[in-house]
Amino acid sequence: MSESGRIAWPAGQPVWTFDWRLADSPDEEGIVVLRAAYRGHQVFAKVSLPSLRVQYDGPCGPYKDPLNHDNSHPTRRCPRTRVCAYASGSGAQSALNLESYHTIGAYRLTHRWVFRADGVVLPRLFSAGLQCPFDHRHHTYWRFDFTLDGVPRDLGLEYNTYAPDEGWGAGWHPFRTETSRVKNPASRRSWAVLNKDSGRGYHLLPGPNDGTADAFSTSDLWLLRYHGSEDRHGRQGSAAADGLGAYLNGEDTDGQNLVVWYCGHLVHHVSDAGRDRHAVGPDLVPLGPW
Ligand SMILES: [Cu+2]
Repeated sequence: MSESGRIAWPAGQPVWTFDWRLADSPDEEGIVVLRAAYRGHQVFAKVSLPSLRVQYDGPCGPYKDPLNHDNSHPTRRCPRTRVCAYASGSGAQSALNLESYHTIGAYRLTHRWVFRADGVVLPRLFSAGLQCPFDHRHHTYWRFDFTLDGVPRDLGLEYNTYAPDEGWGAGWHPFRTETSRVKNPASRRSWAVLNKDSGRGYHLLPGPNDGTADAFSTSDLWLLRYHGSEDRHGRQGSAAADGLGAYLNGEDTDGQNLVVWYCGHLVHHVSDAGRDRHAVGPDLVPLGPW
């Protein structure tokens, strides 16, 4: 089964328009948002959550948990649908929220997309429940297929406090070829994707609970050139491996159609007994003349 729909928010004078769906295998990749435009300019061709891998410090797993229609449930807020769309906040902080609630074994998971009136996009995964009595980490892989202004003219950049100005502002370094990166909070490392012609882009800032890569989940961010065959929907990787390294082959990323993968590493301690329900996810903030 699946659910799908279209959002134009707020009604009357929409700032955000997009299509969405929540499907089952092989398209189990959480709530997918397609053809998202902010103030009439395309931001994403598609955003999704194709992989959620859990690793335990004990004799359980690893697991790859699918977020699909089958394991989603209606909630008090939306008793008749699996995907719940609702507005929140006011002024620039007002937002359209799109969320789904899932149970997988003992886990209770909420996947939420927040689209704010000021252009900020907040992907979030909340997880609670304890499947196995050991500390563990939920590695949450979001895929952001940017197509800024609807044309393949993207450039990916990284910010570090120590980096010189190479023509994109102090601290910003452009990536001319595919790469994978790890976080570095000491230099306030963050990333951006820009359309080289319009200057419109998005700044991706790691969230405070997003942790860092480890031996099991080897990177925090991948910057890749788009290939349709590399969108494997819910089949991306396995419990044991994310499979993203296979897409890194030094391709040109300067003025291309780019895809960013970002991994948030949600840590659960057994001492919390499954009650801890904090969230992971980056902040996506508009850059340039939107
Ligand atoms: Cu957990």
